[in-house]
Amino acid sequence: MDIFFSGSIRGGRSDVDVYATLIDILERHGTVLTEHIGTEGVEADEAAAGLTDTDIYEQDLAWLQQADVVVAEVTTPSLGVGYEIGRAVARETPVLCLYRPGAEHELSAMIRGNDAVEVTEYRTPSAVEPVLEAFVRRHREARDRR
Ligand code: 6K6
Repeated sequence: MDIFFSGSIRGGRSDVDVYATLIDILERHGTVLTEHIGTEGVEADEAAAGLTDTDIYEQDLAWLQQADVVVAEVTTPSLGVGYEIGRAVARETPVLCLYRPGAEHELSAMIRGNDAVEVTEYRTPSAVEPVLEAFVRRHREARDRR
């Protein structure tokens, strides 16, 4: 299973350690196309590699098209994460959003009120591992039946 992990970059990097742990967990259940979301200094690395915003946008959309599922950490609000969720919903790619309650920002109604995305509230990455495993397994089985 190809997994597109979505997490805030320019929206704020305070949850980067959480993203890294979630990506480690997801890699036990599939291939994470966007491992860099959990890397400290991703912007500096990619700027050093000469990637423009257009390069990043086009690469991310190609990975979104390749992905079997999307897992988005939505506790830190991010325009890019919201955009990716909207694109995934439009192409009927299953989306699981992870949100830690009690955060500075309430989750957007455009996510919580959207029947096309699953929202799971959690406190720690290890506590959410069974949900991640079940989400990937369920969609792997659905894909294999098609
Ligand atoms: C390189 C040069 C300047 O900045 C960079 C690194 N930026 C990004 N690299 C990879 N993916 C990105 C980058 N910026 C945004 N994204 C995509 O949007 C990712 O797939 C994230 O899930 C999402 C984050 O959006 P923002 O609005 O928080 O940046």
